[in-house]
Amino acid sequence: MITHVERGAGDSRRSELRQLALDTARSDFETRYPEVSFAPVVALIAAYEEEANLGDVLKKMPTRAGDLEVSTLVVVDGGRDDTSRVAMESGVFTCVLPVNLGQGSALRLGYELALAHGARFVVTLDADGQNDPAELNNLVEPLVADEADFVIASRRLGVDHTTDRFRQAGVRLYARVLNAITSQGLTDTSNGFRAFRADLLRDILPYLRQEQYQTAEVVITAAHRGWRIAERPTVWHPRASGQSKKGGNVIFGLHYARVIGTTWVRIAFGRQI
Ligand SMILES: Nc1nc2c(ncn2[C@@H]2O[C@H](COP(=O)(O)OP(=O)(O)OP(=O)(O)O)[C@@H](O)[C@H]2O)c(=O)[nH]1
Ligand SMILES: [Mg+2]
Repeated sequence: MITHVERGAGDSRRSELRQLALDTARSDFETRYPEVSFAPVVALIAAYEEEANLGDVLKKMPTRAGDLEVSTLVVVDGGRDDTSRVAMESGVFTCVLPVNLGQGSALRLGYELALAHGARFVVTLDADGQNDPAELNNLVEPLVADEADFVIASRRLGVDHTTDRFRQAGVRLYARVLNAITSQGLTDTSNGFRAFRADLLRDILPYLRQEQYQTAEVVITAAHRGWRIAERPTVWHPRASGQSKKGGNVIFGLHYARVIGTTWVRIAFGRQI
């Protein structure tokens, strides 16, 4: 039987190991790119075993968003394939975690690096080809014009080329739930193609802790902190190859609901769960 003490010891060992992985990746990055200074816009991709998809995404990455230069930063989230080689050979900034920590953790490491090295705006997108990097400037524009602090791409305002009805219904349902608890009028709160002002990221970063299903946590936290949230239409593509690593629809949906519930209670009522 696992006692409370044993579980506590396990948790603390796990969190020490996570911290070790993060510190190792960060120091390896700082050694590879000493005193690096990013362009004003950082395109941030967390990639886990995406060797087959990442190269095409990086080839399509624009070097400018409007008048602003773009740096691309890939955080390779552990894994056993050649994702890190693909990223490094394409010449983008690459940070490699020695083990898989989950998309949320990999993105947080990316946010920290972007903020530490001069980013003014950070755009997150997937490594699997679901987002079109050519749309980057559509998301950055409202930030540059100071019309918003956080912009989310919306497949419901644009075109959705995927065919999974269950997933589409989930996108609608979870947007409704998030709108109800955050008093927003958003259509696609589970989209990972998003652009942030750096000062918003700096503000919400201490509140973020989800390892995997992180989009709802970001929306709830940003809304609760009073940041302006806008949407822009996007063309949403099926994954270029491979399968979602977040589990089937039911598992994905249940985890997503858990993240909404726990984040809401934690952020809105100050409870530690
Ligand atoms: N699933 C998963 N993705 C990760 C992880 N770390 C980084 N990622 C990246 O996060 C992005 C999104 O992951 P996906 O598994 O495609 O999940 P999703 O896009 O939210 O959901 P789908 O619509 O099912 O594709 C991809 O670029 C992954 O490579 C991880 O530990 N698990
Ligand atoms: Mg995906």
